[in-house]
Amino acid sequence: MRARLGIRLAAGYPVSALVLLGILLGYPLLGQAATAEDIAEGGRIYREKCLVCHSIGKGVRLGPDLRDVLKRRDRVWLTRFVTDPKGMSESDPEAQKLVAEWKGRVMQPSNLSEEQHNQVFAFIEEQSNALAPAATAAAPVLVSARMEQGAAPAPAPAATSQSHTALPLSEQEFERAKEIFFNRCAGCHGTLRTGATGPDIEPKRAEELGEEAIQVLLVHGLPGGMPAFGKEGILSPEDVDLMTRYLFKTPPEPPARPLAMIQASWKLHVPVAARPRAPQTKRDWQNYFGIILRDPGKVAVIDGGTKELVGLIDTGFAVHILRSSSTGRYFYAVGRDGKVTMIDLWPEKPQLVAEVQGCYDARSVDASKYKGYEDKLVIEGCYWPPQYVVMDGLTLEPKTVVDVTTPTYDTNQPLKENRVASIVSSHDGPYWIVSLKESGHVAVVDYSKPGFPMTSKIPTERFLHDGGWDHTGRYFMVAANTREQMVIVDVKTQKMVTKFKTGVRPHPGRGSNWEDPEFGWVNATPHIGEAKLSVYGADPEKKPQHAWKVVREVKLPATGSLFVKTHPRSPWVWVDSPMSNDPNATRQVCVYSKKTGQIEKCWSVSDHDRVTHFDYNRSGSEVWVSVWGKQGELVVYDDKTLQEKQRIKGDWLVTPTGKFNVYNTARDVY
Ligand code: DHE
Repeated sequence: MRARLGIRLAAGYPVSALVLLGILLGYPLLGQAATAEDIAEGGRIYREKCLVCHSIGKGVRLGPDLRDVLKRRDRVWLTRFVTDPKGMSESDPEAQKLVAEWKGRVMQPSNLSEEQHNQVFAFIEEQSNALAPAATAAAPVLVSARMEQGAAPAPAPAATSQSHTALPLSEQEFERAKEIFFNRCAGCHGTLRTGATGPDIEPKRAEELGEEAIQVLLVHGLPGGMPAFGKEGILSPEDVDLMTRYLFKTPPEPPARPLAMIQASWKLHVPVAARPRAPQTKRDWQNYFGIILRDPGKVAVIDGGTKELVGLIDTGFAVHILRSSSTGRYFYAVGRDGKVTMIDLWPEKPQLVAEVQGCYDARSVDASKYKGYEDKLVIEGCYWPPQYVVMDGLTLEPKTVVDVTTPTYDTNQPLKENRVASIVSSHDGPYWIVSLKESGHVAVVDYSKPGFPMTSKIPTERFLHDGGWDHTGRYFMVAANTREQMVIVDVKTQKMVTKFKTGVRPHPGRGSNWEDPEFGWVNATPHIGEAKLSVYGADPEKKPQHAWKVVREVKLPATGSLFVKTHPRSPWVWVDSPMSNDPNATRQVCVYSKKTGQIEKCWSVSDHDRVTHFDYNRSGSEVWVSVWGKQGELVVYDDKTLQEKQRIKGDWLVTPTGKFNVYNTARDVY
């Protein structure tokens, strides 16, 4: 076994006291020299975890240059800092100074063992020492290809101001890179690359990062949610190289999509008159689950009682979410290619009845749910172009397109890109509530009015993403994820009530409503960038003192959470962590107890792939969760005992992600 380097940080002991004790007793606590093996391992970890943000002797990137950092900083302090940067920045004056110098930017925790820290430190020392004062700039290196071969990097060259815009990219390569960007990157970074859930990656920022860091980032990802595209085999080393060169070029602006074009894409497969007038199936169709099969672009319909597959329907590319019509009879699916498909659940076998492409890129769709408008209308929100499209609820015939281009709510900065993120449908009025991501407005679309206009645009916060209703259906609660806040909008007064910080990149999905024994009605959000479930008061009537304030911060084992879910009959709230950078954590779920206000239990649902998203069956007795992989699974748990009941498998079950129970989705039960 290799010699362990350095000291173990004993929980609860002041580390400097341990060091002092060691010195007094003459123990070589920091003593053992690093082996070549340690340095090589340190180099491997460094390239994977640190290189994107830090160089050794190439100047600042997103964080400081680490050349000679061990001469500038105490090793024990450094270990404590990288282990818990947020905690240190709240308690340690030196860390506070550092964070202030970096304009409040706090790095992600390293998630490394003590031995790994010391290996990385040994590598940094070795690289720093190897830097001759006269070292000159080296030609950019193809790190991805080198990393594939597991080779150690060459000693770091000195900083270079050479621009990368001249890197060659043929017309054909540009087109291919554009497509990859659209499929894999645009959702987080924006079509025009100005940033939202992920940071901006316009050419200027690509220059700041440099070629090497971009390649590492594309291969290894980042703990805050950037996927490891190279490592997971999604991008080949050639693709990584191609995308790196592409990012130094000006982003192309995609075309418009006017109503005539949308109308031309409309296909009515089964006219209303040819559809059944009553359910043709003996199954409990209100307990069907619609399962998104992301990569094949299909939706599977499964009987929630018998767990049998009753239908497999082709939908849009990289299909994203499903919503139910207000009666529950129809599912509307939206794909990342902007295609909406409509599935009728009443025939013996669920049937595709209509489709239309309203956008080039989309994430949201919802139905009209107000009395008198049941199954009458559908809205699709576009990521590109900046618009929403209203369609007939029974046929998907496009009726109108409304441009949502708006300047930012706070600085009035004009925007070319203003994406429609979450949409919810009111049960109390003829309204869709529409989040405008880049401008930071929550818009109210009144579908009782001709032309389905936005009757108000409520200024809230920028980078709005996902959200849902409170338990009364009066308040819309939506995450402004890069601003680390939840925004509360009162749909009755059509005003923002408040906004408040919850943590790093909140991601509630539609959130979860339950009654807390102390704080009354609450809702909650987990976070992509922080291992925390923030529970906040949502009972302005009976508990106004707690309303819209974080009342419980519950520590989770990992970052990278996307969804929470509960049911009025459940004692639990379920939470996942599929975007964690710890592969074990991506397969784990945790259950929070409403009674104790603590995590009851966390466990691995699978030994492969990621595990994500929950829905309950109609009665609230079962929870379904997806194993999101090529050999996908749906795991069904008894919600009372938390015991596994069944594992649904099949060669058709490829990359299952979201799942939507008809009864719960139509009635917004969450
Ligand atoms: Fe989603 C909801 C956008 C990545 C699965 N996702 C949403 C919503 C938005 C959104 C705006 C809210 C829709 C609504 O309520 O009307 N999602 C985005 C992105 O921009 C992002 C970050 C990057 C992208 O390129 O799309 C993204 N989403 C993902 C995934 O990687 C997930 C896990 C799997 C996939 O589809 O690739 C994923 N998103 C989901 C699911 C919901 C969702 C299952 C619905 C949750 C619910 O319970 O309602």
